[in-house]
Amino acid sequence: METTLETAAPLSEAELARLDAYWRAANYLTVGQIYLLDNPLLREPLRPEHIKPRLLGHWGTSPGLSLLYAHLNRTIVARDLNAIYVTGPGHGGPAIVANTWLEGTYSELYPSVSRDEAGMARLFRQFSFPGGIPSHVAPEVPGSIHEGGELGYSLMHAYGAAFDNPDLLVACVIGDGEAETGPLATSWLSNVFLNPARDGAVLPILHLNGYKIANPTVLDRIPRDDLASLMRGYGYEPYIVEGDEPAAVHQLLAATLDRALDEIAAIQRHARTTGDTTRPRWPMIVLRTPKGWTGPSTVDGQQVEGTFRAHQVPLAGVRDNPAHLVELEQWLRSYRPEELFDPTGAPVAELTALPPAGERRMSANPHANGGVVLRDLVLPDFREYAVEVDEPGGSTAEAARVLGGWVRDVVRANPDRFRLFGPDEVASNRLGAAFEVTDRVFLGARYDGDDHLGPDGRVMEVLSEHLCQGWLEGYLLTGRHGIFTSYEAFIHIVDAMLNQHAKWLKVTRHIPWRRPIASLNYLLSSHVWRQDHNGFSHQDPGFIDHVVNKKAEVVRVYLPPDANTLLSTMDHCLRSRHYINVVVAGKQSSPNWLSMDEAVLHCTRGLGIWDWASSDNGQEPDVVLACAGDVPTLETLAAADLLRQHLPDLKVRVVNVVDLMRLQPESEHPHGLADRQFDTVFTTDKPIIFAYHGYPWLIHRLTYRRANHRNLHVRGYKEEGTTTTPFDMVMLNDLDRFHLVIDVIDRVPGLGTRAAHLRQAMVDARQRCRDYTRRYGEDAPEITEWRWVHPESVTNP
Ligand SMILES: Cc1ncc(C[n+]2csc(CCOP(=O)(O)OP(=O)(O)O)c2C)c(N)n1
Ligand SMILES: [Mg+2]
Repeated sequence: METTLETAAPLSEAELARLDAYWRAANYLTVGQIYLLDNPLLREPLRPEHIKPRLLGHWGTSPGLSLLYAHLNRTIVARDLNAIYVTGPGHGGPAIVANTWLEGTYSELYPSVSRDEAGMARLFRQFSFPGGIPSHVAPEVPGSIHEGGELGYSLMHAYGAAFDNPDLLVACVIGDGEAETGPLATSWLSNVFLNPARDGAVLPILHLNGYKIANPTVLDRIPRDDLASLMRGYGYEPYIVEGDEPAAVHQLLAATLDRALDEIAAIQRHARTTGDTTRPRWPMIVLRTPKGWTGPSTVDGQQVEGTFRAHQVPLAGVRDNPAHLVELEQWLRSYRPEELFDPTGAPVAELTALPPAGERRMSANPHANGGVVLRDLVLPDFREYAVEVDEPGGSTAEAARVLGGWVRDVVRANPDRFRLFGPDEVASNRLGAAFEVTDRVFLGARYDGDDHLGPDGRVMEVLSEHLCQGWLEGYLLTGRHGIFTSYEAFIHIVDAMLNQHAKWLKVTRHIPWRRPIASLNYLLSSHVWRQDHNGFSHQDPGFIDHVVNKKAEVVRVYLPPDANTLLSTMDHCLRSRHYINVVVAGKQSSPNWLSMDEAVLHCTRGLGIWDWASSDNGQEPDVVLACAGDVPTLETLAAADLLRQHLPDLKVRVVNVVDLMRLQPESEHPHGLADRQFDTVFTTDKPIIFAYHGYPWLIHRLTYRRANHRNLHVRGYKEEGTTTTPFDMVMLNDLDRFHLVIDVIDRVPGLGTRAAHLRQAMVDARQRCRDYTRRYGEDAPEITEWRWVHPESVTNP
C-alpha cells in the first residue's frame, strides 16, 4: 500500500555531490552552534576552552530538517517555486539558522554575523548563549512563521499560510512526536478546506525519526501499512522515503519531492483550468531516517544515533572529558569542513550555487514576514450600520447580529484577504449575514440541503478551536486579516496557543526587520450570562483573565455594552496591528444605550460617566455604579432606576467601561487611565459597586493600585450556573439589580437604617422573582418588561 520510488535516481553525480555537501555544511554549522565558542573552522585541534560551558540545543531532529532544506532548495531553483518552510520540531533551531546563514539571508539581516570566519564564530557563539539567540526557530530566525517550541501547530500554521496564496508552496515538517498532539492530529483534516484553485499548496512531511525525548513514537511503531492507510484515510497520498545511507536517501528524496511537486502542479493546473474543485488527493511524504543521523553512533558504549538519546546533545561532557572532546572533533571533521568553506570561512562557490536567490530563498520569502505583504482591509463605514437610538434603552437589538451586517460587507469588500473562523458557530453567534455573500468553505462531499457549503467560502468552520486558531494565526502571520468567533467558555481550549502567539507578537515588535501584522481578533458572543440552551458547562468568562496575563503591549480587551459600541469596537480592532483583541458581546436581544455618535465617543474614551443615567448632576456622588459587559450594564441601569425611585436624594454616578485596560494604571498598560483622571471618575473615597461580566477578582487585580481601591466592591460571575432563565442566572451570582441596590445600601455610609425598608424589599424582590421562575419557567414580567425611563429631573447635557 505504501509508495516508495525505490529505483528512481534523478540526481546526476554532480548534483548529488552538491546536495550532500550542502547538507554536510548545514550539519557542521549546526554542531558548531551547539558546541563551539571558538576555533570555528577547526584550524587547530579542539581544546576545552573552545567549548561552550553550557551545551544546549537539539541535535536529533536537525539533520532531517537540513536534509529537507537542501532538497527543497534544489526544487525551488529547478521549478522557480515560491516556497516557505514550516518546521514543527522547531527545537531544531540551529539547523534552520545554519541554512539561512548558508544562503546569505542571515548575514544580510544581521551584518555582524557575516559569511566569513569571524561571522561563523559569532554564529556559533550567539546560539543559546546569554545575550544571543534562542535555541528554537524563534521570530529572530529569517523565514520563520513558526517557532515550534510548543509542539502541535505546524500543519495548521502551514495551511493558514496557504489559504488565498495561490502561488505559495508551504513545506511543513511534522515531528513524529508532534504528530501525537491533539492539535496536530486534527490538522490533517485541513485539506478538506483547501481549494486547489484559489489557495496555495501544503506539502506535509512527517519526520519519522522514530523517537521523542525518551520514548519511541506511536506512528513509528504501528504497522507501516496502517500508517499509510491512516494518511490515505485523511485524503493524502503518502510517499515513503526511508534509509540511512546518504547517497541512496538523496536520490530517493529527490525523486519523491519531484513526484510530489509534479502532483501538486497537476492538481492545481486541473482545478485552475477546468474549474473543477473536487477535493484532490494531495501528496505527503514520510521521511524515515535515523534521529541524530550522522552524529556519534555510540557514546560511552551506548547506541545514540537512531535513538531517543540523540534528541539533545549527544556528547555531553566535552569540556571535562578528553575522550568526548576527541569524539566531537572527529564528528565535526567527518563533514570535511575544509571542502565546504574557503580560507576566509565563506561557503565555497559550489555551495552558494545551490540555493535560490533573493526572495525565492525560503528565509527571505516576504510571505514569512507577513507585515511586508499586508494590505489594509477595505472597511465599509460602520456608522452606516448603526441602530437608531433616540433615547437610551428605547429600542433593543441583537448586537452581534447588527455587527453581522457590517461583517458581511467586510467579507464582500475583501475577497482575497479576510476570513471568518469559527467552530461551527458563525450563524449561532449571529454573524449569519455573511452567508448572504459567501459560503462556508468545504471540499468534502456536499448534499442538497447543506447550508451555504461550497469550495469558495470565506467562512471557515470546523469543530476544532485549535484548527480555527492555528489557521487564523498562519493566515495573519502571512499578512492577512480575520476574526475568530467562539463560545466564551470554549475559547479556553486555545489558551496555550494564545500564549505562543502573544510571545511571537511581543518578540517581533522589537525585531526591526519584522513588520507588524494584523491583530488576532476574538469575538466571543455566546457568553457566560446567556447560556439558556446549555448551562453550567458552557459558562466560563476566564479567557479574559488569561489574556490579561500577557504582555500589556500586545493585549486589548473590550466589553461593548450594546450594538453601536460593538460596531465601533470591531472597526477599531480590524484596523489595529500586532495586538490580540478580545471582544465580548452578547448575541441576545438587549437594549441599545448609545447613539452611534455617543458610541464612538464612549469607545474612544474607553470608559466614561453616563450622565443620562446618573443622578449626581455634576456634583460629588454618594456612590459610583460601575459596569462592564452588556448584562452587567443592564443590571446596573436597572439598579440605578430603582435607586432613583426609592432613594431620590441619593447621588448616583453610573460609569461604563468598554475598554477594560483603562482600569490599569498608565504604567502598566498603554491604555491605562492616568491616576488623576481615574480619581475624578471613580472618586477617592466613595463606594464603587462594580458589576463586571467575568470573575470579580480581575477588576481588583487591575485596580489595586488606585486610590479608591479600598472602597471597590465587585460583583461578577462566581461559578454559579445551570440551565435557567437569564435573570435567575444573574441572581445566582448576586449580580442582579436588586442585589446591586442592597450593595449600595450596605456600603453608602448612613444609608443603612434609612434604607432598611428598601433593603428588605430588595430581598423580597429576589425571592419573588426566583419563585416566579420556578412556577412559570420564565422571568417575571417586572424583569422582562423593565425599560429605562429617562428621568425628568436630569437634564441631558
Ligand atoms: C506541547 C509540547 N509538549 C512537550 C514538549 C517537550 N518536547 C520537546 S521536543 C519533544 C519531543 C519531540 O519529538 P518529535 O516531534 O518526534 O521531534 P524530533 O524527534 O524530530 O526531535 C518534546 C516532548 C513540547 N515542546 N511541546
Ligand atoms: Mg521524532
